[in-house]
Amino acid sequence: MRAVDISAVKRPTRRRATGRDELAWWREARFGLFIHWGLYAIPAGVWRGQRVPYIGEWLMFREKIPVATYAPLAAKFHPRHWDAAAIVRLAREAGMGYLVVTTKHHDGFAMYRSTVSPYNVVDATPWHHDPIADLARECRRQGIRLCFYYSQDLDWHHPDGAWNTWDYAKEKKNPDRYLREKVLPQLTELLTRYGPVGMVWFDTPLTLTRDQSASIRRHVKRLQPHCLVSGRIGHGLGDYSLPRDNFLPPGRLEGDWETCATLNHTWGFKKHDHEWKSAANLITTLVDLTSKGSNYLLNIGPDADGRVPAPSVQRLRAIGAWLRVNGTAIHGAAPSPFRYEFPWGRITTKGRTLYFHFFAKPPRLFRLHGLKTRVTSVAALAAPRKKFLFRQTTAVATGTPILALDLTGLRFSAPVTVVAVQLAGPPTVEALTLQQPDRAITLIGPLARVGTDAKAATLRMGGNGLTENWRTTSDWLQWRFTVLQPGTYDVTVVTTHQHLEPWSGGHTLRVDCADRTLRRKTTREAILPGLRSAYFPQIATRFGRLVFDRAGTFTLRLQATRLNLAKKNKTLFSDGGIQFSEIRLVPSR
Ligand code: JFZ
Repeated sequence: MRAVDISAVKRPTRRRATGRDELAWWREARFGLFIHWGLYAIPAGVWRGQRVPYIGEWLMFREKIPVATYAPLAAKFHPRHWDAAAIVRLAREAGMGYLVVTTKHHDGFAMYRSTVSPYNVVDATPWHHDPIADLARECRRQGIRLCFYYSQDLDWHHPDGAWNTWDYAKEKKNPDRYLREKVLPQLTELLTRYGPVGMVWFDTPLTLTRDQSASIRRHVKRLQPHCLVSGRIGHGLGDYSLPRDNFLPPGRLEGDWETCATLNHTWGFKKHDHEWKSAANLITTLVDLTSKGSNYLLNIGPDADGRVPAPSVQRLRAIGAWLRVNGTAIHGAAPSPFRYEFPWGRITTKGRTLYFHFFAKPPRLFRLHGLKTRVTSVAALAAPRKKFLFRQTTAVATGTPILALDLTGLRFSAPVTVVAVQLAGPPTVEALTLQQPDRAITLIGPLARVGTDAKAATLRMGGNGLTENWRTTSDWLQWRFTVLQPGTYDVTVVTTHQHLEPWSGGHTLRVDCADRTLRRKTTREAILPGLRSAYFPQIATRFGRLVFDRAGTFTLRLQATRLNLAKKNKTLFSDGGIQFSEIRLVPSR
């Protein structure tokens, strides 16, 4: 089974330009509302009295429910508490600039008035109402950009749609007929009846050919030239890229990215899923993604009555309250000039201003290594008139620029407090990974050079910052980095996997650095805490110690000497090879 590159990175193409930067509004927004709502909200994760694991909107597939049994759910769909104005107002109050609503998900049910298929919310339910028309009206009225989610590949209702093989024989399916009879005509309805649409958010391009993805793209752009197409149209034909769901990249990404995320562990409403993320986690995640050049599309799953779960409302309002103070450091902000993250927090950029986002109260004397540009003033975003003292020096041994801030009197307010650092010019920083004042050094994939002892490497660095196709012992990763404090350091190699999938471990790796060679088999010694581990566990293996006998620049190479490529590690979304995350060098106690 060939792993599907669902986060195929947007490929630069000679597309017919419309003469304006179509992504400008999307980059300015940085933060959007995702809405998964449909018939799956009725069973809400329970079928025949049994709780069904996995994400709620996949219930029909998980239980292989025949169309003849699932479609009659429509007769029960009559949401008495649906309130489009309240939902759009919630997005505005949360500080979001766009809204992506499911017009048709994998179950094939159209959540709008469709003349292409009677299997829609107006014709097939006792409600006889079009919620998409409500949202279109309210988005126009409240200034939120309306966008449509549309499942262009998976359709478990249409005989030719992908992945219902319990009602319809796979070999009898004719995907082109499904595109011709349903997908393209429904996209015509959606892009001609609800006014300007900001984007069509396509999904799971698991069986589509490049030509099919290209024909869908052409169809959208012909109907609305300014309408964006999301990365999951497939084959790199999107206007921006998406990693896997709930994925947080290890470092700054190149190009335009968006991470879509759940507030609990499901997209569609599940009555028994109460594992809500905290507002602090969500605000920190918004900062993390913005600092890495990624948008954040955060989901709500209304229940069968159209009500948005109260924990979702509370958390979105809490994020909105934080953005009312700190929004300038997020909306329209560019990523950090540093390609790696910091243990103390993150940096976002706007013109000649750097925003330091502290995840905890910083030390009174705070230092940062590597900023080359002259600082002109420092103040908290929430108290711009109180200026902090600062000094810029250079480390003698390595020539590393050091910025010292005297943050006496900084009032820290959890979960994130922002300090604005004004510069005399556009920010420039040291390119190499630098040891920072906390003395730890973290080497991440995006900053590695990929090399091989063979003619050509097969290992590649995914656009999302994770390694892909690491399946030979001839390929390697190599870093150059700067040590400011000589000494002995413990080495930990961190690998990862998507939380519902197997971890590819048991590989023997070799670390060469500072005239030492360390060899170990990757084992699940510990799972490192942190934002990323929730959905992509950071699995640590200790490799021993390195000694840096002087301050200066060093090279470290990581290579596999024996691989454990068990078939069982291959999944739909991962090639079963090593999924490298980072190497940590921490001063030995
Ligand atoms: C897809 C849908 O299947 C799901 O129902 C939801 O709509 C979500 C936003 O997108 O789920 C995915 C998509 C991609 C991956 C995993 C689940 N992936 O890349 O691993």
